[in-house]
Amino acid sequence: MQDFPMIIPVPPSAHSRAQNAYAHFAGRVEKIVAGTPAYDIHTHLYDAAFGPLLLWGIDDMLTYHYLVAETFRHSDIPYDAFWKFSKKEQADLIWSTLFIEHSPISEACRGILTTLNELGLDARSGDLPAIRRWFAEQNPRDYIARCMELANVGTICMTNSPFDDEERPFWERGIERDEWFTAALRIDPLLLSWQQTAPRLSSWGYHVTNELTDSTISNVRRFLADWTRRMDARFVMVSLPPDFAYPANTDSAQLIERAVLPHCREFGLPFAVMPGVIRAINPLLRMAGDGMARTNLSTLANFCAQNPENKFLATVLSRENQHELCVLARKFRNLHIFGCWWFTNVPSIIEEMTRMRIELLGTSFTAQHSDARVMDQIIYKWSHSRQIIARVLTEKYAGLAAAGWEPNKGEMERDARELLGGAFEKFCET
Ligand code: HDL
Ligand code: ZN
Repeated sequence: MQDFPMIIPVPPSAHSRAQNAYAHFAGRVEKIVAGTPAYDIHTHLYDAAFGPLLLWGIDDMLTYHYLVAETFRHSDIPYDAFWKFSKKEQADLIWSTLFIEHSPISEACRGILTTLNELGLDARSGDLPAIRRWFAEQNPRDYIARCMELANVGTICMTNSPFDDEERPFWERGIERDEWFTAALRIDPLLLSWQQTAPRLSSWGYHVTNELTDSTISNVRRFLADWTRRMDARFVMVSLPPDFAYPANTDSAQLIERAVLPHCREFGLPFAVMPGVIRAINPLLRMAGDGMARTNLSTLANFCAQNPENKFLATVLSRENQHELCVLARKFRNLHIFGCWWFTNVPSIIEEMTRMRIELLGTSFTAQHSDARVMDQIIYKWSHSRQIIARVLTEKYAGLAAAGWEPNKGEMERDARELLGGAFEKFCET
């Protein structure tokens, strides 16, 4: 009988076992995450009924304030010369600076390439006139549907401010919007600059004084109620500076305590707070001029602890706050955290935040929102984020399998639904 060399089964190394487990899930998870419609719960987009307020197309994509800020890093054009340019001239400068003279490797630049590529347009040709002609042939409403289909976004939540002089008339006239656009009542001027805002409310028939008397508070609540009903607002929203304090004897804290939180309880709405922004640290950049700082999150803890009947949504601007935010969410079930906001909406930080959140919160959070200002952006913002979410989920499922718990397709589909808007909708319903 022929001797066979003793084949000693060599257990695969832990590394190769992990690699095999990862490969076992990777394709399936990527497909599930890509195939799960998302609820985009924070955007600056508008239903086509809002006409010129809705931004879309190549020139709006190129003049997105993220790329404006990046262009000024390479160009010594004087700020006021740039602002005197037409949108097309600004877009031409941004394109030549960030795409031709330099590689478009920043997230905002790569995003435009992903979007054009998914639309079947050849950015590498550099033929901006041809690309502009293609967009000029699109019908806005059909194009919105095309963007939502490519992004697999089922519902878009707008950011709607009664204090926006361009937007307010649309609501006052009455507006028919598609059911896939929901509204969020954004009230920064009310809360952050009460002394300047009070006269505006008075001019609209809400008799308020700069002093927060009981009568003023009840008129503020009437204002909130009227606009909540007019918009069918799904939540009330404000962005807050890093040092915002609550409780406090400030106009902001008092208005939140005595008007906004009772209003949200009465209407069963979450109050969405977005701390960490320092507005206009470089005003010469206009909308691109906002900065950020690490936030004192004791404010958020106080909101949740002292108002157990209220629901709070939160996303925070500083990377350094993210771990503390996850721990707060573990402590307060009336807190739902969402998205990788603004300066954290870049692959390296999205991955870190998503992994941290899953490890600390399971699926009880909303993994992403686009914050899109230009309709086309949802294509890249969701494509880029889904790849990362799928990568982290694959790693986590491989870990479950290694522990003897093989998740099935139904469970993975359920988890993806939760992370992409399902947990948010459940949170709003409770
Ligand atoms: O305050 C906000 O909602 C921010 O998202 C700002 O609109 C900011 O300019 C932005 O667009 N970030 O992505
Ligand atoms: Zn925003």
